[in-house]
Amino acid sequence: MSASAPQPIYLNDYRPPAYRVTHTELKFDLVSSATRVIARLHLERHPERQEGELPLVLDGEQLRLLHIAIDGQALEDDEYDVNESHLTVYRVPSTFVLDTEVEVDPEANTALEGLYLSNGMFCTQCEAEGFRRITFYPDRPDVMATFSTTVIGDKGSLPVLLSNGNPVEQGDLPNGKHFVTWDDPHPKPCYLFALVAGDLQKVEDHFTTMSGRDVTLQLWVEEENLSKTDHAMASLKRAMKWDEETYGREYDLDRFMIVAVNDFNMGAMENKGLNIFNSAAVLTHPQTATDATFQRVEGIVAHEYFHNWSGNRVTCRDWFQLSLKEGFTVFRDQCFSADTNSAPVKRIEDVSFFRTAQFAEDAGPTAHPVQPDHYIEIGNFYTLTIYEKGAEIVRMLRNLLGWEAFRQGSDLYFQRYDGQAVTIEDFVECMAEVSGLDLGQFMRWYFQAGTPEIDAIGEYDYAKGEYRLTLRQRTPPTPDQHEKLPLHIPVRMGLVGTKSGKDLSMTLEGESLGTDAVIHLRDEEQEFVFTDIAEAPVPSLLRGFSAPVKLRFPYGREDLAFLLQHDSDGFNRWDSGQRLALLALDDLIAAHRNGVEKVMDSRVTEAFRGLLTTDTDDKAVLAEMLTLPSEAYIAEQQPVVDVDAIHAARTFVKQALALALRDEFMAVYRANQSDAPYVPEPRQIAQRSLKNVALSYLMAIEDEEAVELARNQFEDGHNMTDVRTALTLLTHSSRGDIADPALKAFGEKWAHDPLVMDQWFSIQVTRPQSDALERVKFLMDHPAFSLTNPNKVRALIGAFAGQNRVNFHRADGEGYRLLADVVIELNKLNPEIAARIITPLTRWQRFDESRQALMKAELERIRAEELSSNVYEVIEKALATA
Ligand code: B3K
Ligand code: ZN
Repeated sequence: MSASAPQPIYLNDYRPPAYRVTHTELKFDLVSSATRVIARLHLERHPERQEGELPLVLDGEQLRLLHIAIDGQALEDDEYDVNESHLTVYRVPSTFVLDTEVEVDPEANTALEGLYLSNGMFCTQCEAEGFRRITFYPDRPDVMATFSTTVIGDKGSLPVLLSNGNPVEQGDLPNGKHFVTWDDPHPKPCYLFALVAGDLQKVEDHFTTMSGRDVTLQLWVEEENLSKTDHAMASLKRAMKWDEETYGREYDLDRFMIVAVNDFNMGAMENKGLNIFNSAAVLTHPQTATDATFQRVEGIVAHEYFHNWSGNRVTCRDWFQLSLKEGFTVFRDQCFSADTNSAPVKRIEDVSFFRTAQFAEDAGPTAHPVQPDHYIEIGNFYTLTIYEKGAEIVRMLRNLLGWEAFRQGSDLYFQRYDGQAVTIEDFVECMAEVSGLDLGQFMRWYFQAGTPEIDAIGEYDYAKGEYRLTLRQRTPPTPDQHEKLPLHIPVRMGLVGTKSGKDLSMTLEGESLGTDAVIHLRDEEQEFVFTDIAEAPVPSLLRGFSAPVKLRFPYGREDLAFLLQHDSDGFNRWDSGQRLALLALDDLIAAHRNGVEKVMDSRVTEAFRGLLTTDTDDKAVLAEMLTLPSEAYIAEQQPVVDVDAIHAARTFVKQALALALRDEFMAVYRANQSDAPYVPEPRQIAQRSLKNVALSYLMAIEDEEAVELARNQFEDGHNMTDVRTALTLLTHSSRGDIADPALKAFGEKWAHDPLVMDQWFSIQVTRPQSDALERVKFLMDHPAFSLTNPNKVRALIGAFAGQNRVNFHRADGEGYRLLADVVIELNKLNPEIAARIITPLTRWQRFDESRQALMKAELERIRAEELSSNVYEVIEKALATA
């Protein structure tokens, strides 16, 4: 346990800062272990904080103060104080200039917050509170200043010196050094500050904005990565165009830069004019990146670009408003990807991820509202709830208002608050104002944690021609909130006639709603009576996942098979297939636990046969329909998770389907093989994913022909999507005779490429065979592995603990022990990553008693260490209910 327990910060305690910065001048003299940062801050008393005399209190951590002066006058020792988190100057004028000079140590910075070194290159990460590790400053987003930054570095080793804005001056200095001065005219909070210096090469392109301005686009990478930049650059241009056409938002500087770095805690960061990216989130090449990576890169490049308006021009007042920028920006990037690729598949992928991972977060000990009301460590709040649930709320707003009014609301928001730091309430108020809607109850979505559950029942009265639908909502209590209020839940639905197979016209209280409509659940329980319903319907509820809730309806398997065939909503067609498979899986899980023979539900087999033999244009959707619910999603449905039974049941279904439909899968595989040169475009991606889903079924029975197909695909595959699928299927099969030499060859071929080696690690540690844990330990000693590189930690430890459920949850607790050992090490090196990687252990409540005890013992073992505030907060929450 920490010496003094970190204390929470409360939303209710918000006050504007006593002093604000109007202009910031920085000078960096870059030296690996001793960088000098000279800062000149132009400060003034905040107009809303005029009460009496107030000291100047600035944030600052791990800084060595060398000099301090106010209005040119050096301060005496008794005029200020410095401790491990703050600098206090007791008396200051109402307007003044503060000069400080500090020394920082980028080389020793393994937390990757503030200024650090990655592969010999200097870079920064300031969100949320990293700037305080660079210089003394009011490190809070409601302090917005213009910045002028001079970067000085060795001309030989650091030929490129970058910061935010536009370069205004550069030149040579004595001792082989040079400098560049950058000006950023847009006032910004310090979390958007960035600096990069290194031996980098650039790829350059141009974009003409809608008002005719020319913007220079630059992608900066290490020389060996120059061939991996095309896709990110093309994605950036598409995103810029899309934001102009869709939201009327134009870029506002003369240049936009992206830099790729190897050591990065997150995917990327939207620093003004100088986005810094994890190399995994920007570099692609057909030989090294899969289709999924190409799509992820496109989405992240767009996301960071979109932040230029939703986040940078209009920013957050405080970190409780984080979802203001993240929820809105995720929604924007989701819509961009949907427009650029397959919209239904994008929705299916997003929802299936959301229902698995966010629902689990909402049901676990770290559950929190989209607008939290307190936190200990803001670094722990970059969560699925803030990002993805926040995006679902914005999506509901878009649907409630309709696109046109939503766009008006967005225009009003950007115009009214340009250059300001605002709140979630300000955003929603704009939406209420333009639409005239009362969004009072709707706001509860932001304040209330937990996943609402809807229990629906329906009854058809043939004599009256009426369909009565009753919806009951309930949100289960979460650790910090025991009482929950009813939410305003938009339920998009249709009634599908069992005779006609068509959507029926719906009339509700005399009002005709058409065949696809939204009904509004606001009370705990509501009854909806649809009249003039001429045939018995099956309801299709929550179409397109119109609200982030769990919806239960007592569907029979025939109903689901019917909807799978007839629902006009593509999303719900897919979801009916998932529900049908889940019902069959439930039986098989029970059979496994009871030691009874497993029998395959023929309705599932027939539904799959139908899918495989019906012609479709949408191969991407078909591939999704043929994909069984993941083990993690199945686990979400179980009261007590039995990882072995889930794995056995799912494997059984795959094998049973492959046995019954072997010829059909083989035909699909062959029909979708192609020698066309790789292009990451939707049609090809769909074809590859369908082919690879078919191969995964064929490999479930591992007959010689299937193994041969996989081997050939591995050997001939001219793109990483095919090669990786084949290698994964072989590695996860019993055919070590083929997999082991393939893994060896692959590892040798790609030893020089860290991003491919990440995949090589993940493939091996996710294999279900019982030696997986030993492989993790073995691979942790591999020269390509490093605990200080977050990508490696995620690829090896994260993939094992998060995706290899049977082995992580080994009954002997060795999986838990391994993860706890890593967390204890990472707690000292990189607290943010440590607090993230621990997640699977925090979900102990979901397992049987013996596993619970083993998991809790590991959490206790971590608790006994001297903890960072990040790990401390997560551990305390995880053990609070123990
Ligand atoms: N805003 C960044 C998150 C950085 C947080 C690091 N602690 C990435 C993004 O959402 O775009
Ligand atoms: Zn973001």
